[in-house]
Amino acid sequence: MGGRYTPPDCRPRWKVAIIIPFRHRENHLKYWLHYLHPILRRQKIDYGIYIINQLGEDTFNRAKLLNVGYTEALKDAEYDCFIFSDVDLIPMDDRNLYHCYDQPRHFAIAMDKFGFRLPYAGYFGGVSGLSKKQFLKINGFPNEYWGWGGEDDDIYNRITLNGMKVSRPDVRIGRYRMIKHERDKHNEPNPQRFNKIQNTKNTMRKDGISSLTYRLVEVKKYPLYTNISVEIGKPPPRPFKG
Ligand code: UDH
Ligand code: NGS
Repeated sequence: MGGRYTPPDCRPRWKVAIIIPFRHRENHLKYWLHYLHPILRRQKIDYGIYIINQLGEDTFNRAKLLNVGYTEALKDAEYDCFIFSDVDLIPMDDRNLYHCYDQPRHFAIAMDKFGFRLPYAGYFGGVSGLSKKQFLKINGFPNEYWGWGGEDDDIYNRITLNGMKVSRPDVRIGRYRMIKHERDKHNEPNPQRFNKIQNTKNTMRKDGISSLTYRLVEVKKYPLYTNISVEIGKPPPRPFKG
């Protein structure tokens, strides 16, 4: 119930909350649940699935939804590991273990759409995982990336600026298929993203889990996942430049 599972025959090292940022992707979610539950069971992970659904039609904000997921999952159980996954990414190899590591983990390193390689050395998008301690060390994720792009690079910057480095599986193991889709409405590329990722060092202490605000509207437990619907606001008005 609620997408929670505990293996019956061992005592897992981690308690894992899997957080998915979401809006209008019901079809992808069906596939994701269909594939991931069996994989996670075979991996003997102690886990819960949290879909963080952005209400309304304002600009999408992936990283803020992930911060909400961290906060709400902790109200449900004492998780010590958080895996953040896009709804359209399906791992191809059972050995890509969905738990935490001694450094922040990047799981989706070899996606079909990038020819099963990293697109660039600092790529941290798609599926990533941080222990509670690692997450708090970087003050969580930025809340101020509205629209598509850059938020994953900001997270990467936070990790390296705080003296950690990204851990990754072998390239033969970190393979993924992405469910094909067109660009979503209300998630246009954010024109500010290039400036913002130059400034992580100055912004990360004030913008993050420490500054997160949102309105929780509904928590609903389904057999395969917990759905958390939230209002997260909209981008601040751009100052008028004459
Ligand atoms: N997401 C939603 N709803 C949205 C936008 C994003 O659920 O409206 C979530 C979803 O979990 C998704 C993730 O945020 O997997 C990342 O967003 P994305 O899938 O838009 O990012 P991606 O980089 O695609 O995969 C960018 C658009 C590619 C267009 C390609 C046209 N052929
Ligand atoms: C980079 C984006 C990342 C994005 C990555 C892959 O350019 O947010 O491309 O995008 N960074 C910036 O825009 C600053 S993808 O090919 O999946 O659409 O994750």
